Amino acid sequence: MSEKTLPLRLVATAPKTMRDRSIAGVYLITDQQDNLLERVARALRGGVAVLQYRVKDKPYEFCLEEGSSLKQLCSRFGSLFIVNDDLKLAHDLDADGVHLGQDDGAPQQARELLGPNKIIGVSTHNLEEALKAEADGADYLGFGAMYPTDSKSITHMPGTSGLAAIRDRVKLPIVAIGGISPANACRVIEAGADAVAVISSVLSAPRPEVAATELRLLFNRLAPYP
Ligand code: 3NM
Repeated sequence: MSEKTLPLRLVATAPKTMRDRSIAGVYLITDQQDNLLERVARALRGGVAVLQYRVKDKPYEFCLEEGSSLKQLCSRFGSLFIVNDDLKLAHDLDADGVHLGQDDGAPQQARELLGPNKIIGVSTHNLEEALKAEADGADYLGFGAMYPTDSKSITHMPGTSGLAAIRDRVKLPIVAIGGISPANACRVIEAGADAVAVISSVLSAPRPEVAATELRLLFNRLAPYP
């Protein structure tokens, strides 16, 4: 059979690199409470597209060991594994990518160290930062905060109206963050988020797999008709 006569779905090619995979759905960020691996494994079972390893004030050896266990979990569940802030840790763990805050250096520098196939995300809080990150070669934008949160002290809260205002001005996937839970994610997705980044509403839930499933299903239900 010639390629011309094959049904379309058979000729569609799989992503060649992790970078070709789109960032969409549930984006889980780690906390520093007890039993992290078990809680993350339960969340991944519920359906997490991306896991971000976010760790503060721990020895490098600890981060390498914990990060490596989390990366293994991700490959078991088919989730992407991204390291927050730390380029060297992302490199040493051979993570799928790195997430940079506004003060963590330029995406170009990360690209140079990690190579062309890794995913680079940048935290943004307004249109100017979003356009700059896009121009600088980021693969996706973090955008927040949507709502108040106890997980981080926040200085900007553009909210869902801020998200809706930038949605059509940038082409990159937008990962909304800050105070998002299954109870309010609907509004965030309707405002244009491609993914929702969460810590507490999943990892502090009595059943992380249920909370992750609820968020994932919201994306299925709210996805626009083709
Ligand atoms: N960054 P939770 S808000 C890590 O607005 C982080 O940039 C934010 O945790 C930002 O889902 C935040 O528990 C914490 O609210 C998100």
